[in-house]
Order: sequence, then structure tokens, then C-alpha cells
Amino acid sequence: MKLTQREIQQFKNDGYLKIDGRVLDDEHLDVLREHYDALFTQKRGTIGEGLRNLAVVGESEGDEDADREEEMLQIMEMWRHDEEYRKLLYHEPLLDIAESLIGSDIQLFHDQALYKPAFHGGEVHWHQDNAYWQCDPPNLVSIWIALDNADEENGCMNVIPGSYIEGLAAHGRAKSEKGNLPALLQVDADVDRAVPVPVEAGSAMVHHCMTLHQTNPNRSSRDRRAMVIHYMPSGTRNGNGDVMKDNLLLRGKLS
Ligand SMILES: O=C(O)CCC(=O)C(=O)O
Repeated sequence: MKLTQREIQQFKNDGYLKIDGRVLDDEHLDVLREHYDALFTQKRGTIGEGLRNLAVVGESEGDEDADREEEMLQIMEMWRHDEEYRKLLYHEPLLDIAESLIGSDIQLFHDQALYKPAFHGGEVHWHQDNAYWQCDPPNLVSIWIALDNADEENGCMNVIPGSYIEGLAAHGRAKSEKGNLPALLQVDADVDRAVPVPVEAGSAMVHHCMTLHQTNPNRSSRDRRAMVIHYMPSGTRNGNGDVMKDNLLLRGKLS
């Protein structure tokens, strides 16, 4: 599923690309949904077992008085919890997309499941991924895979085309009308330039780690389950300046 020259050029212009066609067939999608739900069910109500609610409003995520009405649920490193998600890292169509954009020596930065439950799914504020990561060089790409149809009603991705070329913006702690969101960063974005990227279940979009993006709350009656894999060219340095040589090599060789 290598990208065409036209698609690669589109990604270079816009800093994101909606993938044409499916990356998961129905059978694969069903298995991933089943394992996703099982993990979220198993981890619900636990603390410190990999499940976070990024939509917590309060002084800190652990704050006893924090408002947890909205949920933007996250499980990091799904591949460590579940064999189907470990296998997904090596799924050829996904690696082909990544290779088209970052070359043939590909390591995992990390992966994450991002679940916006129906009716009370929380927002993810405008940000650039590399504001969190501080990776160098900032050439990572993320493949965002829809496990449910994701559209403007249930919180699909919104992006600012071309923003990845404009450098890293100064981010602050995210805030809502209710108060601070300790888990999230936020930056002012020119929302007039924003474009929604609806993605059907089993399909994907890919974005650059410097692309400004955001997702709205989910007030619809449909869940929005998504899985994101963040790929880096081998040799990428973390925020401490260290080459991340221990991260999984997914294709090619370490450099
Ligand atoms: O899935 C979401 O709601 C947010 C996704 C996101 O910020 C990302 O993939 O970097």
C-alpha cells in the first residue's frame, strides 16, 4: 500500500493525508475492536494501570475533587498489553504508508488507543505532537486508524493544512470553561484554516508531528474508538537528546 507520488506530494504540502481505501479488512477490524473493548473494560476504574482520562478537569489528574464527567480515555503502548496490537505494529499496509513518508528504517515511537465514549467524550485541544515529545529531528508521522466511523459529530480529527512547516508554537496547559486540563497542552490556532478529516472504520489518516490538530467532544450516540501508531525514522533523538535505539525496530535497520 505504498503511497503514490501525488499522495506523497499532498502530504508534503498539507502535513496530513487521508488514506485512500481501507488499512484493515472487516475481520481484522472486528478482532481489534473486541480486544480494544476488552482492555478498556478490564482497566476501567483502575489507577496506574495504563488507563488515563485526558479530559480530567482539576489541579492534577489524580486530584480527588477533579471533574471526571467528560472522558477522553487513553491506553498507551497497547502493543505491550495485547498480542493483536503487537502484530498491528508490523501490519504491512501501515508500514508501507510510513515508509513512503519517512524512509525504510522505521522504529516505533509509541502507540496509543484513544477512546471518546458516546455522549460524554472529551475534547483534545489544538496542539502539535512534538510539543509533547520534543523529538529531534521532528520528522515523525502518526497513522490514526478509525475503529468506528469518525466524523464531525463524534470527534474526528481536525487539522490545519500546512501548519507543520510553520515551526513549533508555544503551548500552554489546556483549559476548558470548567478549569484546567492537567493532561493536555493547548495552543492558539487559526481555526478559520481548520479542515475536518472524517475517516470510516477500517480506514486511516496520517499526520506529521508538527501538524496542528484537534478533536471535538463526542456528544453523539456513537462511540469513537481510534488507534494511533507513531512512527519515527531510526536515529531520532528524544527530548533528552538521546538516540532512541531501544525502541522497537519495525522495518529496515537501526541507524
Ligand atoms: O484521537 C484523538 O482524539 C486525538 C488524536 C491525536 O491528538 C493524535 O493522534 O495525535
